[in-house]
Amino acid sequence: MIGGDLFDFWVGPFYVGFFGVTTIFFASLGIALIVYGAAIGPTWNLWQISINPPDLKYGLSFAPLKEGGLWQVITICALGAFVSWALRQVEIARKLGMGLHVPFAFSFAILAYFTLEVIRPVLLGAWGNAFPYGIITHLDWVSNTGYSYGNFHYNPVHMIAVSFFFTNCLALALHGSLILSATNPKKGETVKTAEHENSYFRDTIGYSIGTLGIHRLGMFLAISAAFFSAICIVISGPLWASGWPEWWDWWQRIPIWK
Ligand code: UQ2
Repeated sequence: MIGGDLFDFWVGPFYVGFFGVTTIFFASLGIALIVYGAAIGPTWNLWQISINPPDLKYGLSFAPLKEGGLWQVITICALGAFVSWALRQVEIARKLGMGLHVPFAFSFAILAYFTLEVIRPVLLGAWGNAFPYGIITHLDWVSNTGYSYGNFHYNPVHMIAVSFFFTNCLALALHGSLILSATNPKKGETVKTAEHENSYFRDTIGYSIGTLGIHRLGMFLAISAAFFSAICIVISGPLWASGWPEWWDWWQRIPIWK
């Protein structure tokens, strides 16, 4: 898409392309900065290493490198690498004359990350609201953020997101097991085909969604899980600043109970 034939070559099995170059650039710089951040940090314990966002007092301004500035540059690198990767997917799909479903789906993962690290912190007025880059520390962030809204499981949009994740899990288990069951029959039997797969579900539950349908369903469930995850966190704070259990008080207040 950019650079004409200049980057139109392979390195071993890897297509390069303009966005292959930008992906390598952002990923390498980002990783180097993470290692630098770890080196100036207090520990080499892999579980405890953390690159933290700036303190809340810095608001939405650039922070000194060692006080969150590193986190800010790393975040730019991460987004540069993720978007480069999506555009690389677009470029390769186009070259092969395929649809853009893969980059479209991947965009929802980028959206979820962008929502957590940029949109919500901007709406709340400080980069300090973003999560830190560390194995344990990002888990602590999730825990602390969840508990600061009382019980996050009462967030109705979180409920929707979780339901999509679980349904996605069910669909993939059904699909994976169905494919394996058709492909790996007992010794001496021939490999079965899509008609057997259809028949299996028609005979057990009276309905088969079809071989194309199951993949449409999978993409819908996966995209919806990412989308509602992004929504459930971006409304926490910007739209609803109390505990999520209190949100359900509207139920006690509906006129019908009077
Ligand atoms: C199916 C089908 C597949 C499948 C699966 C089904 C032949 C290879 C898993 C069954 C899936 C159904 C009935 C939908 C279930 C709905 C939800 C929300 C989980 O029919 O066609 O193709 O892999």
